[in-house]
Amino acid sequence: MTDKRAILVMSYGTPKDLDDVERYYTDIRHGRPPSPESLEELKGRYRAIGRSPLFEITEAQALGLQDRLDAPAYHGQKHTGPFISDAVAQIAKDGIELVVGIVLAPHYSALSIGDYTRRVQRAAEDISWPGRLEVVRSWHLEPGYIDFLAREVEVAKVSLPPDAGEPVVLFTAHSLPERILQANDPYPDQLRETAAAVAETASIPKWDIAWQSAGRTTDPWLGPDLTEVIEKLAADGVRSVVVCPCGFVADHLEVLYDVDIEAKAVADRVGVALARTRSPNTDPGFLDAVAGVVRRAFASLG
Ligand code: FEC
Repeated sequence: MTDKRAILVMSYGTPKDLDDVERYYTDIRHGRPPSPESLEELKGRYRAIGRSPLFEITEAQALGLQDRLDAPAYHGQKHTGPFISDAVAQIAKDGIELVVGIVLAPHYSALSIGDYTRRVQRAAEDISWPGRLEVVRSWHLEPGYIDFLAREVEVAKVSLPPDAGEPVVLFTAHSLPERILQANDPYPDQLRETAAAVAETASIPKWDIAWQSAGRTTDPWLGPDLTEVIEKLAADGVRSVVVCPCGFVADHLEVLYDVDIEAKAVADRVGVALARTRSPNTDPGFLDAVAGVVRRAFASLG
């Protein structure tokens, strides 16, 4: 008999509206409420982008995977309902026996995909769900994802002023606390591997990696930050950059604010033209690539 199978799509989650930002931020901070100043500062970032489209885009991505894989997709989020535990409860209620979990972030860190994995395993244990679960560990070199990024770097390049010289392509991902390095976390190497694969595919002569969106905490975070790299490149005479935020696969606050507003303002100030690559969102080739990753995970479960 064939097992009843499903896909569990996991994403970060976004506040439902401005009134939900305090709850959301407190959840991100493991239950510690933010100071009034930090809360206002974060609300200001959400106001600046209108609202984050992350939820709607992730839902559409989940539907795209469902169509391609002929299995129902459940969507569970880390910081907003439906939470990962809600999705697991529904999976159990629906009598699903076999689940492949996929995090919509390509690079593995114990603090990113590892954290999602622990959450889903804990949720399954808490309700003694008897099914089988496999969470994809990382998919940062998936050919369809690399091809998408390579194509989008070309598109972004064309939008730059022709007299601004060969751009430096900066591949970015969410920064994490530097302490991950003590445990040999693969996250920085995986970002560099993605960048090198795209650079090779698109024959990019000048590229580097940079970190973005570091948390506002006192611990040291992985650097250099994207804005510092842009300032340094300007000082070295570079006149244009393409920012490829390849650590993210949807438009949301960290792309629409941190790159399109914050990094763009720094680039404007130091006289560097900045173009950003389009986010994968529901690009059919990108969804085919993620579906391929999930299909292989199902095959490995037998
Ligand atoms: O559009 C939206 O509303 C949500 C955008 C959003 C995404 C996202 C992805 C990642 N984060 C990761 C790690 C951390 C760590 C902290 C942290 C803090 C925030 C804050 C906001 C926020 N993150 Fe996020 N992240 C998004 C939004 N993130 C807002 C709080 C304010 C701030 O610091 O800017 C620090 C927690 C702490 O204070 O202890 C760590 C990682 C990803 C990429 C993987 C993924 O998507 O899950 C890693 C999208």
